[in-house]
Amino acid sequence: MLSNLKPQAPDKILMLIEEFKADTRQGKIDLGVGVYKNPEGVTPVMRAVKEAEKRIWDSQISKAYTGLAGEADYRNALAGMVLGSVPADRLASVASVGGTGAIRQALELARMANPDVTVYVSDPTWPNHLSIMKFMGVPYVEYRYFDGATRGVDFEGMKADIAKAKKGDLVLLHGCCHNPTGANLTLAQWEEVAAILEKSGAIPLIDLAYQGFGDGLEEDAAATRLLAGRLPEVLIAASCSKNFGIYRERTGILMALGDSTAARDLSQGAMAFLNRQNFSFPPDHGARIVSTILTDAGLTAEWKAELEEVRNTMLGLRTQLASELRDLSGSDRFDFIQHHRGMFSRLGATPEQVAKLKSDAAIYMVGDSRLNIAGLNSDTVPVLARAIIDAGI
Ligand code: PLP
Ligand code: TYF
Repeated sequence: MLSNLKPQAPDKILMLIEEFKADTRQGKIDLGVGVYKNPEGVTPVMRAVKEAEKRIWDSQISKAYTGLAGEADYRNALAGMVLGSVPADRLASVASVGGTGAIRQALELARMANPDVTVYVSDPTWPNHLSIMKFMGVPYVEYRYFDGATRGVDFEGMKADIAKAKKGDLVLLHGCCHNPTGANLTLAQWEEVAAILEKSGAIPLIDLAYQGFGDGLEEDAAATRLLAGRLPEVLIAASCSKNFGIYRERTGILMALGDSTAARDLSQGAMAFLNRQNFSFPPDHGARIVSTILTDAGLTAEWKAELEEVRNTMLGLRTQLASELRDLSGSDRFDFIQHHRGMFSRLGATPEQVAKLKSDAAIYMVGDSRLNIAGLNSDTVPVLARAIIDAGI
């Protein structure tokens, strides 16, 4: 049986990690996988996370199973962080295996509710969105998103394309910090998106993987809150991997907002059922870290302060890189780097230029010219800027 398996194409982003490790050149720069690194190149355990783990170690007397949906403390605390307050009459939620698990189960939930669902996804989007849908056999169509000329959003194209989604279809939206482009909508544009979905009855599936990495914890949730406030049904897949720095703990949540308590109860039952089909009880340690932090004012303040340091470090690097490139190119054509938000910017370079950065300067980024801003520090920014110009980008 096993010999019948077909080889699977590896994940291009994860492949870069191995390629980078194998490169023996001094001064190589890793701008590949989307993991935050501090200026010393370390992905730290956040201070509040360490303290929360200590408290859990001290106080936890059992590791017996939790509930199928995960702990209510965790789900309420995280729903509050994402939505501002917990709309108990509308909200169904389950703890998930990372943000990815929440996305996967949102798709399964949608298909259970509407076997004819089509998913609208941005062009480009996080490759795992596409690979999960392909694997599941869920039909999808891409909507225009990135404007190669401005490196901003092609909003007219996006609007025209998402307007084609029908009642009961899903429109997958990055709630903030678009991956891979770094280009985002303004709040006024989100209002227009809400109006389009309101009219058609298509349902947003919001992927929120970088809350706190863009303009701030509240600001980055604004689009999600706007859609949640205006539309009868909203699905949200949120991840704690980046903003709590607990990547390997696999901590996320799937939230479904319905338009009635009956819809809420049906969603809650279906989502707990999906957990049971896929892995039974969701992982607890990361969720417990998050609820320990979010239910303690001191730990929350400590965590928010460190998250702000992380965010401001990335913003500082954006400013520095845009400024170096302004000087070197004698133009403002790289100013989009300053306007993008989150970990990533898409440079808009050709695959050949990306390959040249790797071969000539030992700078690694994803083939679509997505770079992880957090892979830089103030010493390597000028090196990257020089290499970008030398590669003819
Ligand atoms: N969605 C996007 C756009 C991401 O970049 C990530 C990051 O890894 C995720 C979802 C899910 O992350 P995780 O499953 O590690 O929580
Ligand atoms: O886009 C990224 O780099 C992050 C991390 O299969 C990631 O979201 C990349 C690939 C993958 C899982 C996570």
